[in-house]
Amino acid sequence: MKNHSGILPSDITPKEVFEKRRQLIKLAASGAFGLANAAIFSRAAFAQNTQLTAKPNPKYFLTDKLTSYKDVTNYNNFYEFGTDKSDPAKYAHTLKTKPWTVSVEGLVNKPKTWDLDSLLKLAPMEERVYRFRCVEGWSMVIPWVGYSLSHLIKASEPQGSAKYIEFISLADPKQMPGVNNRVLNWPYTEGLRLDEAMNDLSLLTFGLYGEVLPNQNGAPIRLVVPWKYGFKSAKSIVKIRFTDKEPATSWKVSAPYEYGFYSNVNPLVNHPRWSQATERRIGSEGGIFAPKIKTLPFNGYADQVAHLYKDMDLRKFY
Ligand SMILES: Nc1nc2c(c(=O)[nH]1)N[C@H]1C(S)=C(S)[C@@H](COP(=O)(O)O)O[C@H]1N2
Ligand SMILES: [Mo]
Repeated sequence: MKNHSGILPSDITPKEVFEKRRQLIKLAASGAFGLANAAIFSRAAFAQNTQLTAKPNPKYFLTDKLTSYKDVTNYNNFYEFGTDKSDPAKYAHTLKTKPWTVSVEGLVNKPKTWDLDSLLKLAPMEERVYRFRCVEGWSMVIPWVGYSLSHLIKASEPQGSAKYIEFISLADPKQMPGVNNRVLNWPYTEGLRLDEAMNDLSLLTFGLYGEVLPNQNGAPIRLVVPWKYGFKSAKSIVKIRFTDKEPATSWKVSAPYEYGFYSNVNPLVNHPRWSQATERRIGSEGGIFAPKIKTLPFNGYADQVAHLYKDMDLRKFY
């Protein structure tokens, strides 16, 4: 399908779309921007999802090349829709993201069932470019949209006894065919220590590439914890529970010798079946033959988070 400019959408890479949109926002802000341009670059011509307005946070800008929108949205782990990387993009259209609520419960003074709209308005949306590394040894660089999880934690007023937070994903076999497969114990459950969850890097995430999250990336609300392996970043969250005990997380329950509660990216602690010293950037030139790059401690975020673990043996608490 051609748009007003006669350019095939498929001729334009997601990165170009993203940069065009950025230019547009600047133009719009300067007022030097007519209707003709608006039609050419309108979101109807390019975007697949509704836009989400967010202010880039310069603190979380990276010079690394962004992973393309296509790779970010077609190479996924979301076992509720199957275990192949291509399954979520193929099957997640059955996920119904409206209406959506997230119930906050447990050791808080302000338990509440939030509807998505009130969560969207809780704090200003930011765009943050984060490195994202899967425990399988691949990584991406993704412009996420969301705000620090600390905003929701503060609004919930945790009690003094709250030490951990548990994140629970939707597990509805009617919408999620993969839930019939007992690869993991459903619902997908993840967790963080309260101080980890309060760290500014922990992002309550609603979008990527300036759009609302595609279903395959965990719509309409997920977590992104960039210094931990990707599986800590739970998708399509329906429940957030404050507890005094370490939550039983799905991956740890399934394979306790392979996956621990902490799961900090650590090139010095190998997975029992493979090394964690290097990683492959998805989509980088060379494809699967691309040179591997060195994995950084805490995925490159040591300055912000290493202090959280200063008295801990990270070989023991993997
Ligand atoms: N509910 C749920 N959340 C999940 C998963 C999952 O299977 N189910 N997979 C995890 C894993 S292993 C990774 S690497 C990331 C992948 O996120 P992405 O597909 O947006 O890159 O989501 C994480 N969150
Ligand atoms: Mo992962």
